[in-house]
Amino acid sequence: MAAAPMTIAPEVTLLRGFAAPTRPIVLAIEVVAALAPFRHLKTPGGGTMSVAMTNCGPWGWHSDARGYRYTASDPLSGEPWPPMPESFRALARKAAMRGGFPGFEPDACLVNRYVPGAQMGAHRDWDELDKRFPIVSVSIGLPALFLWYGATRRGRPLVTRVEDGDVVVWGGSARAGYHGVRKLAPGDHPVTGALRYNLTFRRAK
Ligand code: MD6
Ligand code: FE
Repeated sequence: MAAAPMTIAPEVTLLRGFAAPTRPIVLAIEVVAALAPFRHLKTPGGGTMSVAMTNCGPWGWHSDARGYRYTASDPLSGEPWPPMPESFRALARKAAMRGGFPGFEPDACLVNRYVPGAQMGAHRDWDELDKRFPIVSVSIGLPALFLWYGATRRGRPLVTRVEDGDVVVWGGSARAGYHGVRKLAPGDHPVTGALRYNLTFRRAK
C-alpha cells in the first residue's frame, strides 16, 4: 500500500503493490477453494475457459451453455458460496476509494486461477445490476500483461504489466471497458509457484 495511483486510461487506475503482501490472500484463496473447488467453466458458445474459477461472497459468477449469471450457491455442490473474508472486503473498499470510487461494498468476489498458457480474451464485465459500482481486480503471483481495449474490442489495447499485489480499478465512464489478459508466461513465483491468481470484486446485485 502506498505508491501513487497510475492512470492507465480515464477512470482506469493501477495501484501498484496495493494488495501486498499477498501470502495471506493466497492462504484465504486456498480456504475458499477447499469449499468451492476451482473449475473450468463452459461458455455459452460451447468453449471451455482456460482460466479456472471459483467464488466467495453472497453472489458468484457462473457460466455454462445457458449463459452468464450470478448464483447464490455453487452449482457444483448446491451449497452457498464460501463467505468473503472481511480482509477481502476491506481491501476492495480501500482500493476502490483510492481509484476514485468511494462507497464500494462488493457482494461478489470471483477468484481466477491462471496457469502458464491461460488467457482471457477481450470482454467486459457486464453481468452486474448497477453499473455505478466499479470493478476492482487484484493480481497475485506470476506477472501478466493486462490489456485495456476501452470502448470497443477492436484495435490495439494498452498493455500494462501487472505484478503480485497490483490492483486495477475501473468504473464510471470506463465501467463498460473491454479488457483481457494475455497468455500467461511460465515462471516461478515465491508465493504462488507456477500460478497467477486474480480476484475480481464486483457489486453484482
Ligand atoms: C485479470 N481479469 O486477470 C483481469 N474478468 O487481471 C478479468 O478481467 C476477468 O479474470 C472476468 C472474469 C475473469 C477475469
Ligand atoms: Fe474482466
